[in-house]
Amino acid sequence: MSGRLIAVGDIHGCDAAFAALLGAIAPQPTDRIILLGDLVDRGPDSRGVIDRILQLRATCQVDVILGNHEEMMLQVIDGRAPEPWLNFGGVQTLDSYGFVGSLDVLPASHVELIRQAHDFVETERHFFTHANYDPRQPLNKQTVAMLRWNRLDTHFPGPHASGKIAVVGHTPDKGGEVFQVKHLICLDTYCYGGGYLTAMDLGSGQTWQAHRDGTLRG
Ligand SMILES: [Mn+2]
Repeated sequence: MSGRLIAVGDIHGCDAAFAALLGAIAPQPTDRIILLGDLVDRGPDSRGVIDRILQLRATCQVDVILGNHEEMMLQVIDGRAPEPWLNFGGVQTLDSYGFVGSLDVLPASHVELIRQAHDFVETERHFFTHANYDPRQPLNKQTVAMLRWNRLDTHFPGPHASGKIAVVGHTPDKGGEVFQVKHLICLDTYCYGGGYLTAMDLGSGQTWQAHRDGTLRG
């Protein structure tokens, strides 16, 4: 029997919520967990989130998609001026690492995990990007703007030419609800801002949600 295919929305440093979700999911070695990006920034413990992902990799297959926040973080690591990242929640990320002036405080394993993150992931029936997609273009021809920046509320896409169901994050539902239509699922349910962190089993449709304080949604 093959394992579950589970996607997780924007974590944004909400490690208590992430830990609670994983506790409820109880990942098995045959499971595949796809993290939709924006692991870091805004919330209180980006470092804890990355540590937890590294640990999770010992249990099951984990695929990380690069979010716009990781994109900004990498650009700063690679020498770009720290704005706008700091203004988009990078300050909280650096605080979680005990930053006092040098990016050397970031563990190599953490930078490596972010560098190896994917632009997209594709499975038999679904594809996964951080933010959005151009319905007419194949996945390997999507722009960075589409993959990581364009919001669903300003660029709502039709069904993708592949016929596969899109699974994305990035555009938060401030009421904490999953957005789902036939061709598209959005799992950003605004955890850092007071909503929930959401995971969905794409085979069964089962969802799990946790508040940023680490309590599961009843
Ligand atoms: Mn985002």
